[in-house]
Amino acid sequence: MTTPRIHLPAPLPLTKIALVAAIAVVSLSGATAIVNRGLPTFGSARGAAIPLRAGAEKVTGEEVAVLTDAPNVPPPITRTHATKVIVNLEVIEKPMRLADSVQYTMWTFGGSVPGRFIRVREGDLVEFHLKNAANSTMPHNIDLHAVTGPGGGAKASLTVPGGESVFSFTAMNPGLFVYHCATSPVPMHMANGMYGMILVEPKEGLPAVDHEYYVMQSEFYTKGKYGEHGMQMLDMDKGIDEKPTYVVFNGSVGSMTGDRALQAKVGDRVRLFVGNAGPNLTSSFHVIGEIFDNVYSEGGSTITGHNVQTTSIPAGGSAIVEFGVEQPGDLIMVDHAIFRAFNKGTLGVLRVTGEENRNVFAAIKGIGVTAKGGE
Ligand SMILES: [Cu+2]
Repeated sequence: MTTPRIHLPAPLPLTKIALVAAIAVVSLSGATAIVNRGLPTFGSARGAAIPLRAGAEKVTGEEVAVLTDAPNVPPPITRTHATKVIVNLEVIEKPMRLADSVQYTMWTFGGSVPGRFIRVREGDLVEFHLKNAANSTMPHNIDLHAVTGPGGGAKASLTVPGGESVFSFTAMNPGLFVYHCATSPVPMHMANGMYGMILVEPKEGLPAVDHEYYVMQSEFYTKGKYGEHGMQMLDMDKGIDEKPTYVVFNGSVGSMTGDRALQAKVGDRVRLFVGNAGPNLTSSFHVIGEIFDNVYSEGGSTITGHNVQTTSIPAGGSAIVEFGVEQPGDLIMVDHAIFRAFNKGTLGVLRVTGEENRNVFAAIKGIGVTAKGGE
């Protein structure tokens, strides 16, 4: 099966000529060059390797962004021009399910953890409206990693309960970006569920796939042990020690298992937008029984690897993974720091239905094999 490929301009390579010239400047001018001209840089020409993007594209028209709760993703953008996109997001504090018979008062962007998924196009002018529900106990704000500007919008978006703030930014860099609350104490706001993702789709768009899903890993630090029933409170000491009680996908244990499993059919191409809110841990994201055909590591706009088994996602970072599904069965998404998967909740299912292909995989003999030859 062929897999989707994306065609984006590759970064300009360092030419040997530029390298030799740069070394010559350093060795001939020595300290004078450093004092008078600033530190020498290794680019083939000024501005060529590092683009300055401001005002790169004309903005026409206006629309309101469609936002979705995990694991859903807004539809691909079909526009071929930049537009003004209005994003309306409200912070809501409310008790939610963290695991069976375990509740936690989550602070949410839009009523869910992770926060609602935002999808815009490279070059769009985003007018961001952040509301804070009247019954909130705290002021909140938002730092979007897609923003070029002070605090990622944090200072401009500080909003008291019952209030609304508005700021705008141009989504200049394509990629998959984390957003989070950055109100003091920041670790507390993040540990309580204040994070989500914004996709800045490249101008050229992403290759068509059959399913796109939103998966975000994060940690919860509770006073009670894992699975202890009832309303749980934040344990700041566990947070400081980086010893989470729960490590979960999409805000709770079992968010994508059983009836809530993600779905695909044999022959489908699947794209996962995977984020890691932390607040502390790096994720070793892996899908048991599948291999990533493409990985956009760290959520950038370029495919950086093929045929990848596990991809590392830092706290406050992301990755886009793509794969074709060739065999029916349950594919298990985990953090391959494996105690987290089996003892702290980092486990989700992508259920693939369809015709078995015994060329792809065949169980032949053994205690795990049924009479019909399946598992
Ligand atoms: Cu907050």
